[in-house]
Amino acid sequence: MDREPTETPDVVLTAQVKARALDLGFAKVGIARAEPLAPEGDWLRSYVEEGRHASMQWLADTAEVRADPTHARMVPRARSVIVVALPYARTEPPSGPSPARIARYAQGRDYHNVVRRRLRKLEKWLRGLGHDSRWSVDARPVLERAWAVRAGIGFVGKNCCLIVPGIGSHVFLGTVITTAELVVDEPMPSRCGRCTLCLDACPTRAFVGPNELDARRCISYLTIEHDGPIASELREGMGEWLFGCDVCQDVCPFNGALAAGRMPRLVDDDDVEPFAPDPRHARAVSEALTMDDEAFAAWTASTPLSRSGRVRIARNAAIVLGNRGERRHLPVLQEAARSHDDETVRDAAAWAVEELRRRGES
Ligand code: B12
Ligand code: SF4
Ligand code: SF4
Repeated sequence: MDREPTETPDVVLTAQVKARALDLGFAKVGIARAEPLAPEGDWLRSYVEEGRHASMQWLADTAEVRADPTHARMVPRARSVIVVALPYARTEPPSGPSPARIARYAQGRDYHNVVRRRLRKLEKWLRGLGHDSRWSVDARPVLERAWAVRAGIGFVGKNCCLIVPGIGSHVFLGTVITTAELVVDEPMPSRCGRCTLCLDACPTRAFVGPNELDARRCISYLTIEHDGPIASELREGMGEWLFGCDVCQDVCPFNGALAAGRMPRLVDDDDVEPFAPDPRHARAVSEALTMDDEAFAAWTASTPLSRSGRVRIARNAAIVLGNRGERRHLPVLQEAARSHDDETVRDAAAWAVEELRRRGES
């Protein structure tokens, strides 16, 4: 639904917003008109109606708010949505004896804090000028990828990820919804063309079609968000992923900057690189299976891994060890199958023991 602007867009303020966002370390910034999202809201509704949101009930509960930045729960008089992208990926692979595969976005510090700190500054400045404004990164009910397309900072690939040409898809997104009337950018159309590399590469066949993901089959969902046992038929496809999954991004030709070591690096005021790989991740997967709450907290504090909790990570570790098929892990898996304090982990470890036996016999 198009709405007429109430005022002339403020060209000077728009330039100031963009300059400030770049100063804060964001690699891209764009602006979209704040209005109910159509057809993107309908795509979200279909996703929920078809159950593709899996157990993420919070997505279903907030679907109407997500589709409209002027919703009473957001910024009712909003005129503009400022969208930013912050690159995170580095080229270094994790080192260590037999480290777990952790998705690139989770290799460093918890991005929520890193992005939020910067967005708050932008929000506070706009509020100081009298514009009601609200930042969001990930956790608030905002369809961030849809806004990023509308604000022209990238396009959504067939793998559902927002791709910034020249940088790729390894970027975090954030928004500030504001009553300021800003000059809007042109939306960016898809550049995937006939490519289908990501759809073909997904190990668990989680795509029901281009741009359409079934979270119930996605390794990222299964390893991070899903509670309880993981369906047996999906375990082998999980391969070595302990937390998240990057397969559909790793095959994407638009991620060439990462392969070539040309990703912009973020350095904080205190000279810390928040997204540099955390040395705590260079641990053997078997440790993740056996840790207690204290060891888990020491490992994952201020990283995205803390979100999943010890039990899900231990469950994932058992499946990874089953998929590795190395007999040296049999004792630790047998012990976990017998005596781990959580039933889901005992079940995953028992499956892994069977896998090792099966592979040993074949
Ligand atoms: C729920 C969620 C998940 C779920 C579900 C993801 C999904 N695709 O449905 C799970 C746990 C699986 C997940 C996984 C990942 N996530 Co996530 N996730 C979210 C969250 C919180 C909500 C997304 C959502 O509303 N999903 C519902 C679907 C329907 O919406 P959508 O994916 O945003 O897609 C919209 C547009 O793409 C649009 N669209 C645009 N063009 C087209 C064209 C057509 C034809 C169609 C049909 C649709 C379409 O349709 C959708 C609805 O409008 C957002 C943060 C946020 N508040 O937006 C982060 C977010 C999307 N995730 C992020 C990341 C980093 C990831 C992972 C890469 C992490 C990892 N490495 O493991 C993977 C990527 C998996 C993938 N291929 O999508 C980033 C994405 C950055 C980027 N460059 O795209 C976000 C934006 C967080 C952030 N603030 O940076 N995620
Ligand atoms: S994140 Fe992994 S499992 Fe999920 S859609 Fe992409 S390739 Fe498939
Ligand atoms: S792999 Fe190909 S189809 Fe998939 S997002 Fe990248 S360019 Fe698009």
